[in-house]
Amino acid sequence: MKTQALLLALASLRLAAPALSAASGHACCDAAPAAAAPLSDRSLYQLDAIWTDDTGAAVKLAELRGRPVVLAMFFASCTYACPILVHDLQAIRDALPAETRARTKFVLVSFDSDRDTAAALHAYRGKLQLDAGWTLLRGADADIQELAMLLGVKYRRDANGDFSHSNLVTILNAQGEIALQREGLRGETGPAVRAIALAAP
Ligand SMILES: [Cu+2]
Repeated sequence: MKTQALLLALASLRLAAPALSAASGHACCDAAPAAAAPLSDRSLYQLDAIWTDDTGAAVKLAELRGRPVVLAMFFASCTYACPILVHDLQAIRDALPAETRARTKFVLVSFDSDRDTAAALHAYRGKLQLDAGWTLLRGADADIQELAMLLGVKYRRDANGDFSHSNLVTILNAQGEIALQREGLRGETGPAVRAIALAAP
């Protein structure tokens, strides 16, 4: 599989570098019981890209380690698919048992490096009433491309600066490996809820 081959290559290139700083002190990592264990070559947490969240803070995906993650790529000014996609993630979230919901991170990564500034993402958070269980990220075009390629998300910027894109929901397990992917809008929540339950450490 292409994705896995790429990740294998990434992993071997980066063997010399620690995948995760044990002394990062980031709140989400402190509770991870296996934070020091090596990541597999299928883990997206091997990626070194630095993203920016909607508060302007720098974030590496590896900081999400230790909990289930539900991730989708989007752009804030999308008027059709992305609002439905976010609603789909909300439906998954609503279907989780309270304890699992509290442990699961919902992550939206923007395609739109021009318009989705931290402030624009913050406004989007407010507009869609996304609470602290959601992380909204923006990044450099090369990092967006790399993540999209590894997830299998296809996207293209049009002349107006908007994007056509696949609608893909990805569930990552606690180690950042893809546990389940769901393509398309308005899918059932059952398989995602089960995958998240299995992904919970
Ligand atoms: Cu969209």
